[in-house]
Amino acid sequence: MVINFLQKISVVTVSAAAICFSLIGTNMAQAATFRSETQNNVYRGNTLEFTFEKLNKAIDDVTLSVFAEADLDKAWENIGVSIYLGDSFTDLGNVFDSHISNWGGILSDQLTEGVDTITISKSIFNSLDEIFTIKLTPNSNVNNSGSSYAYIELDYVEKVPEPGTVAGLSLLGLGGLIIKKKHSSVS
Ligand SMILES: [Ca+2]
Ligand SMILES: [Ca+2]
Repeated sequence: MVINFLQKISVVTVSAAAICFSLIGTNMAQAATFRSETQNNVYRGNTLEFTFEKLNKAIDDVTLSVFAEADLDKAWENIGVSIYLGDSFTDLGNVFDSHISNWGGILSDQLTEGVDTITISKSIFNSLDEIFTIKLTPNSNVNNSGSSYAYIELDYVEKVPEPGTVAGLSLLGLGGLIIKKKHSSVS
């Protein structure tokens, strides 16, 4: 009877451990969104630097969105995006450069509000320092047309720390202890 009871306890314990690991598996990744502060003076000759803190590594590529109101209504008006990597800024490409050209008729220095995205590869993102900087550089066609602004949002799925793993292992250890106890009961 004692052996049967302990056997049942062992089975229940191992099952509990399996469930625990299953839960850990579903909690290992979570969506993360970081939004910068808003900066003004989005026009040629200025650079805007935004500081971010990365707590966890990304498990896939990161979407960088630039929200802005500035003189960005034409295809030749854009903002360069770069990120501080190693000991210098690495160019990630431009945003707001895919607008359809519209020569003539409309002034080319009017404010336009919009959002455009660019991708930061997982490998680049995960190699960044914990505190990192993203720089926006309006190109020479982006005029000072009024009260402009820009801010950045980063969206990705991050790998969260796994404190539950210790609990899971402890649970397995407990199962092991009970199995050992069962064996000692046999002898
Ligand atoms: Ca324009
Ligand atoms: Ca312009």
